[in-house]
Amino acid sequence: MACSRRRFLRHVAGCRALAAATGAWPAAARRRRPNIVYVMSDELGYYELSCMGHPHFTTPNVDRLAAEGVRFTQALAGSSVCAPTRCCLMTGKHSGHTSVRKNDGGTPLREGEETVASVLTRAGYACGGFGKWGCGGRGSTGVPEKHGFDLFVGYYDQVHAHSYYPAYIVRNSDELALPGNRGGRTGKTYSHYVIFDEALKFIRAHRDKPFFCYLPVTPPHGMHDIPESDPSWALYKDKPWPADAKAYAAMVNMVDRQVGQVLGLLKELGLDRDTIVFFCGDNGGHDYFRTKDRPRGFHGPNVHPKTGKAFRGQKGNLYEGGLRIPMIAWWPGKIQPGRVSDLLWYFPDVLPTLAELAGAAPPKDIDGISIVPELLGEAAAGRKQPQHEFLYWELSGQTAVRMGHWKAVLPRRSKQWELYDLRTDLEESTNVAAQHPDVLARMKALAQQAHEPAREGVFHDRAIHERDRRAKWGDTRPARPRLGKVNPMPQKGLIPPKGYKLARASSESRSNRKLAKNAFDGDPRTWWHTRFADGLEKHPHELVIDLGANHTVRGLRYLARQDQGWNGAIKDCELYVSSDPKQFGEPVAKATFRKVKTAQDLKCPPTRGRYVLLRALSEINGGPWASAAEVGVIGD
Ligand SMILES: [Ca+2]
Ligand SMILES: [Ca+2]
Repeated sequence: MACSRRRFLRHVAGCRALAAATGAWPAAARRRRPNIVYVMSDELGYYELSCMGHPHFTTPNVDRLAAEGVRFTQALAGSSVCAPTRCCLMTGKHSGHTSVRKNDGGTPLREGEETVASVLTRAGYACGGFGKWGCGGRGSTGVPEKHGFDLFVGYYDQVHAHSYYPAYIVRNSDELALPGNRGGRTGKTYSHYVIFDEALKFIRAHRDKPFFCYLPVTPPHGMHDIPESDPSWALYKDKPWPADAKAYAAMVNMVDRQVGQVLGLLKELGLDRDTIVFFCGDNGGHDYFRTKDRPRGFHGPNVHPKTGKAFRGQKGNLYEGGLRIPMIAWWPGKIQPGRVSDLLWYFPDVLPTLAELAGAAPPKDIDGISIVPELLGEAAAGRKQPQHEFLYWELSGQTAVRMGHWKAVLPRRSKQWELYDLRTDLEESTNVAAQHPDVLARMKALAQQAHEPAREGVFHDRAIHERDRRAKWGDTRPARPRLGKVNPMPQKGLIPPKGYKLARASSESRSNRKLAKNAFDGDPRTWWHTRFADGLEKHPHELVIDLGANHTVRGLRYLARQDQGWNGAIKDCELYVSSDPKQFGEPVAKATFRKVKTAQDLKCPPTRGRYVLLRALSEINGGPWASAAEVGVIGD
């Protein structure tokens, strides 16, 4: 036994030397390479599983994974919000080195950045992703099909992912229409069903070669919607809970059911012993649906259901509540069943771990370490499990370092560093920075070394990315509140506006349809506004009206915009009258309008002419633009 183990270790050492020299494991030395299914449920909290004793949740399939595999108590997220954590997961880097550190939805990976998928592709794996990408919007260098995925179906941008009923989702940067949907919270085609079906199809299609099936599924992230016909809804619809809390729990049960479907499919295809399945959350739980009685959220994702002890903080910050996630790995025959592991690891470790399982060489510039010895046992791995010297996080001015049982947190740039001893203070309630200045000094130095400025990828087409973001609501966003009571434009004394035509306007705001012709359409609810998007136009602003024939002009009537705003309301102005639209000579009158929403008249000596020029010289609040709900020409 000992002899064979020595031989095995020698063999592994030989392979390692060769691997170091060639950058890949020699084929003969590879252990049988597993398929990899990686399910990541968006927002699922550490305690939100029935195997954790939570009474609100029913998750028999995930519980089974834990019973037959290993559950980790100290697997931590790469970051405490969606996009940055996904970037750590995909690239093997901590958030001091990643390209995607903003959580604006579409910030891209740089061209050519290595990911789990690009590494596994080189090792001969088919790579499919199904769910929410978050590492680059459409039209950018960060799209998944440029980073190793043969297929990605779902949402590239995170704002798009807020709706389960958009008119389309994205498939390798093309649009995949979802019939009967218009965005928002209702529709005919539940996006997640389509995405999940694509994942099952992918597994089936690649049964004969190693595959990586990445399932960063959106549920139970909001908007919290699930079809009423879903069997999971039936479990919760009659609970005396807030509606969204019921939908949330049902969505967790739905994901669990789908994990069961994946396990069933693997068994059907005879792959259940050749596939490693991971199940995790993406960031710490969010205290959703808080009530007076439940200040840590209706379900209390960070509260131990039995003891009531809670992780401090939640999604969005770097206390344990923002970083602790459920994490389970399952591989029958390879992972010892029913284990609970306290190994301290985090998302940057996923890339080197999956690379080792696939017999692939990870990139050199990563921060993660492989946890294969902990997963499969040190004997099977042929080496001891290495430990992190430290773990690092940064997120919008917050910084955190973990070093063994020590946790240092800088909650804001303007605050002081805090130090916690998680051995005795898992709730991070007692700051011991003053008692251990040497420990804190070392951790602060590590933090300083760990940070590099972010270098993001770029967009070559912002328009399709913006289209995806608008698809969240599509045409279902409630119409802007109608204007309340508006002031009329008195018609007495006016040359009838029906005959007016627009001769010229110095500019108009086309992006929001505040067109020049709105200034004499007879409707006080519409208005002309000068251009401010795609280049600001400043004073003077001009509007030239063609009366259709010569008239005697005696003045001009002005009605300011009738909504709550004052932008563009005209103050100083001049009036010109001419028979030639190109030549106006001297002004026939000057005026200063008051800051009122009622119509105001500007009188001039009777002047013959067909064209009337209103020249705005200033705005009532000193702004650079002009606007008008209605302009009428007084005369006969
Ligand atoms: Ca998330
Ligand atoms: Ca109008």
